[in-house]
Amino acid sequence: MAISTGKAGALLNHQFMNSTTTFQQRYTELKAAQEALITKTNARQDESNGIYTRYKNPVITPRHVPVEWRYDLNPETNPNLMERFGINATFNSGAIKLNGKYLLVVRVEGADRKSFFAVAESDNGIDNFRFWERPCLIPENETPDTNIYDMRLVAHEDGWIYGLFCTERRAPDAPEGDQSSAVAQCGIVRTKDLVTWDRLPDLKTPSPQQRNVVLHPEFVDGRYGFYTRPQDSFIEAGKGGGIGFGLSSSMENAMIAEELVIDRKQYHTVYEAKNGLGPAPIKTGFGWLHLAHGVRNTAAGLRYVLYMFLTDLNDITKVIHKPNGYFIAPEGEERVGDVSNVVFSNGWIKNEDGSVLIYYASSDTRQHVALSSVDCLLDYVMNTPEDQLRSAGSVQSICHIIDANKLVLVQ
Ligand code: M1P
Repeated sequence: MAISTGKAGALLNHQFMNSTTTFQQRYTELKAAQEALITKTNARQDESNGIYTRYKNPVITPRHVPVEWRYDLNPETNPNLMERFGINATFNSGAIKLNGKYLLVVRVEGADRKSFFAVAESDNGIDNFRFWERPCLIPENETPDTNIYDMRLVAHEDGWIYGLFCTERRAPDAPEGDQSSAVAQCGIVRTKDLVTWDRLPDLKTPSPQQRNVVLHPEFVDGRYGFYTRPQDSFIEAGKGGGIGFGLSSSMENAMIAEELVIDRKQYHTVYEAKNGLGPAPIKTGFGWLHLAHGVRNTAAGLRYVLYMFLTDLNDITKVIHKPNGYFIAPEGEERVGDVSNVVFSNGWIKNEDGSVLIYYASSDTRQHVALSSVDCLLDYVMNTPEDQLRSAGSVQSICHIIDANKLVLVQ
């Protein structure tokens, strides 16, 4: 096989390929390594807190992204088989079960810092996730998105699957010297198959910025219900912080006139700096189960954890149970990545048998899964003591557990 193209090509070939490493060999190795990674069996971790069990291996990493997306595979134009399009991270996936397949709409971030969406499919939801042939083609609307990320997928009772995501654009009033200021808003697409996506106008709300917007899966008094996260600036939730809720009579021109904060940020909690809803809530006989992320500031920077709460079946804006503290926090290698000390979730899947696969990403780098069930999650949210908001209150909660144990423990 001729792999050198002219003088420059010959030089590079000499530099990077010795006589035994041919283009073909390198390609074969690349493909084999990727295939081994994709087909690796996942297993549950040995330890569990009884509420959920993590799986050992991340389900999607940048190395899962097809070789065909990253490499020019023509030996004439890429004699050294160089990576032409680098992938930095695969995380914050929306999730849905469709036609018996577990589908993740993964936030794939290139080396160029742009995120885009791509569907990865698995038969069991815990391993063998394989990307579809090409990334999702998300139409732009009249103001093109600079960056799109964190899609929440919702099979709404109106028959559509909606994808709500963050669309980010440079702040229009930012001075030339400021190339960081951005405006985040909620973009909306809908689909029947995750192949063809119709773009709808961005959600309009009274808040200057929006992120982490989630559609409620059922109509609320004949209207569409949106969980929002009003925020004053791109990073700071500011005075508008908290998980909000609002109604819109249409999805084709979604507009919320009023946002009610249903779960506010609070001093000395894991959601002190800001919070935001994760995936769409799961309906149970006792209420709507919610998974959210909470953020606090530390000397080492922001720390993102996941927490849960339950809302009332009749008044979905009323939080009726909320365990103290975090549900999942970064652990071990999860603690390190592009943005360290972060776990984030915008996707979970409830199976027919009541088991729940919780897709969470770590440190804005890789995608994981943990297993629980609706029963366990309800037990957790309904029977874990609430945050008493004072150290003495925490001690009191522990003493209640100790006292109750005295009555039941066999010596
Ligand atoms: O870097 C951590 C997360 O930061 C943002 O979340 P939030 O709006 O709650 O601060 C998002 O960019 C999210 O994608 C990211 O994981």
